Amino acid sequence: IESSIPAPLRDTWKKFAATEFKEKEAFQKEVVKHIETTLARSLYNCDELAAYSGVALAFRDRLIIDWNKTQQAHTLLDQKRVYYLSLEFLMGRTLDNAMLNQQMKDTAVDGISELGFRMEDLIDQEHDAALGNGGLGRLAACFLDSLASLNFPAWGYGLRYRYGIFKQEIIDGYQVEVPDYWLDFNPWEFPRHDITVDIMFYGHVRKYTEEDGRTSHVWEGGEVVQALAYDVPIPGYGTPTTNNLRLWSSKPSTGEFDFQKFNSGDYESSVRDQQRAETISAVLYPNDNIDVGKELRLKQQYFWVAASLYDIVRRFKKSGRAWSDFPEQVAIQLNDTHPTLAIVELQRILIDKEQLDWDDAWNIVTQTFGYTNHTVLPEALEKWSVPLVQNLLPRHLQIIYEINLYFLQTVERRFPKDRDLLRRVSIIEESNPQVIRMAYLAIIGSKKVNGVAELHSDLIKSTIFKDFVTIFGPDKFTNVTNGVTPRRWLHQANPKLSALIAEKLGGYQFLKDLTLLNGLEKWADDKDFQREWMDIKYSNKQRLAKYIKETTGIAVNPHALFDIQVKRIHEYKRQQMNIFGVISRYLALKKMTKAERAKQVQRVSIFGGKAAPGYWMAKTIIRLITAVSEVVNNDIDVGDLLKVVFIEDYNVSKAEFLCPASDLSEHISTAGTEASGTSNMKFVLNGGLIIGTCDGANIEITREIGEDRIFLFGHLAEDVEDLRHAHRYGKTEMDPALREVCDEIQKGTFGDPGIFGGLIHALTDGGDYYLVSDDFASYLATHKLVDEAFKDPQSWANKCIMSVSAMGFFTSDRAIQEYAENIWNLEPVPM
Ligand code: GL4
Repeated sequence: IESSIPAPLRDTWKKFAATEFKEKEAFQKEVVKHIETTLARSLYNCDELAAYSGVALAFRDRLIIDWNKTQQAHTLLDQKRVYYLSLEFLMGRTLDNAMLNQQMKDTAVDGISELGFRMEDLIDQEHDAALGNGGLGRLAACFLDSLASLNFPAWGYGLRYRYGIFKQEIIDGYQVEVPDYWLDFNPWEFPRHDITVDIMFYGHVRKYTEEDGRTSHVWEGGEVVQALAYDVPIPGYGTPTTNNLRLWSSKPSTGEFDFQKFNSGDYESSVRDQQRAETISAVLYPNDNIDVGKELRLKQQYFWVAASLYDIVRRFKKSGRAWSDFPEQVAIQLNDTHPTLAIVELQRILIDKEQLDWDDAWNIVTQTFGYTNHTVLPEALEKWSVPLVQNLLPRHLQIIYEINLYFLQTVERRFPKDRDLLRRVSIIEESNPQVIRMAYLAIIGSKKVNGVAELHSDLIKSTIFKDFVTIFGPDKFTNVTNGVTPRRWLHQANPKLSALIAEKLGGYQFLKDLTLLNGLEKWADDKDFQREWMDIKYSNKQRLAKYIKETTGIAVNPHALFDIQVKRIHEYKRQQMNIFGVISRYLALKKMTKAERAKQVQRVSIFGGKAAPGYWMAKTIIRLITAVSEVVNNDIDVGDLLKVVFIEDYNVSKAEFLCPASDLSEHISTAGTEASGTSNMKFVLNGGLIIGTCDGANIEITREIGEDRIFLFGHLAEDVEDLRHAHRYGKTEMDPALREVCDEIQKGTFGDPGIFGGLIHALTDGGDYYLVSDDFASYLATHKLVDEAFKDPQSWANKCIMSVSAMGFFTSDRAIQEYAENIWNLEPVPM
């Protein structure tokens, strides 16, 4: 590698190269040094935040050392790299993960206690990095962990939002959104003031003829904004490999334009320009599975994609290779359609800047990209209005038209008389205004397209992308079932269970090869082991009960069955069905005699999740949950038999203590709507059972753990169309138990029924699109089976242990290995 330091002087550098602390005293020395110098505090004014910061800075130094070495090694080796482009990286907290991945946590816990602090308290000081909405963003974070843990040369590219997902407060039973300003102290990022890219918007395209007679295009005269890189080190578990996550932040370009304004005394306007530029990376759009089509969002997408591609191309060009080598050196994965403009941008760079022929360029492009689809919901599929794109990115629109033209020409040659096919697969939808179907562009510009669980990958082939299977053949479409990292979601979230498993399996190797969990099978009937296992579950439930008491004032009995549904609030995920079920249970309890009640299983129904700020029905669902909890929790007839809790501000760090505390968790989407789900995997991995529909990854979880260890209910995806049709033509009657629930709501038992009118309407005149009524009887009956099963603790414990032993498949390591082999053609770097 090049260096500005003359060779003879490098020895001095090497002699003083930074080293990593390896034992307790060295760690303590680093912490105290950082507190006393970097933070300018002392023994006399070190609070928990300062102590957290000291520990974080000490670990950060270790990460940087490994990170520098990894990046140097990867540059020197010059192997193929993968770039994971995602608008969301829902990282959560970093310190605990950094300590565990570096296998230094025990040392640090011990060391910090001698300095007067408890590590749990310090870990709790950290703000979640919440640059994502839900499953899609958290998947990206798990993938980064696996890529580093498996020694793959990989970079993530995203946006450095100043405001991540909003903080949710519940006020008078309603969701209120509060901005999440998370950057006041973030030791885990490094601004790279020397790495900036100018990004243009608007302007016009000028066509001219080159000396050799070819036509060229220049895009010019637009507004320029600067992208500034912030790097975040991503440590692997038990390996020095530390990859990079590069997040772009927007700021005004330091062109002459601003200076002129400033110098001519137009100070206000130059400040306004600055704010306009900074707006681009200011805020994460808080929608999961909903597309709203705002211009600022399109600006975010292009800004991020253009900066990332500039960076990737610059790195490739340094290697001095021929352009035809590009796909051998670079794989780019599009996390959903959000980065689809990258396809157009790379084509633009190759033809307009690098002067390649269209066909040569397009060959390179289509060998480079892979596209992951994460949803079939129509309201989530991105479509950008043509006039909007014309105005913001005029050259890109021309290229999109050209891509479409060549594509439609080849389709026409192969299917000569099928005009309707051409209309159906055109990238441009002939609506008013015309719109660009981003998923189609992503398919046409990619080598492989994948769904995120088997059912979902089959569904996209038979429904939304059917025509493209006909055109490109089935091999372009593949499946990679999602996974979660066992480092965060077992070892970090549930250290006691992880330790118990390690004791039985003879070490922690299962964290690197999760299939080793099958070694637990032989202990599943062991009474002592079951007791130890369930004791850990109990202590995790106690911790949650304490948290619930402290934050909501509600006292819950940790011996009760903890039934948890935590995820974004969405009608398709059917939290409304869950709360209707709770009401039904409540009504049943009210009708019982004392003697009958005494035989019932105690339940705590726990909900959590954010509603998109503009999603009124989702907010109404939250309002109903809080209203029901108000009534039920204060009803002395019911007592501990039923409690209802809404946990405020569900996020990654809350998921870390909720997942280990469930007996039962709910994954009850209308069949065919939840592409995969990933919390289902986290809950089972932590020794909880699940109730769920035949949807997403639930199906594969069932296959792995066995049908008698999961509570499945409801209609199948293949039934959905007919059922909806029947509702539309008024051929259905509401389920009687659901009718009773609706009547009770309308009677005013849970407050002003007017508030909940929308929810009732959706079930009746609204056509019950999510089939709550159709699945309700089977849902209630299955909950009865859960109660029965819970009455037999030994058989329950056996089910939990056997399930965990069969969860090896659901590690994100397996998912990443599949991507590397089948999509990226990527080799790990030997360490
Ligand atoms: C999602 C799906 O809704 C979810 O089922 C899946 O697990 C996740 C990751 O693949 O992607 N798609 C969108 S959009 N948001 C999600 O969470």
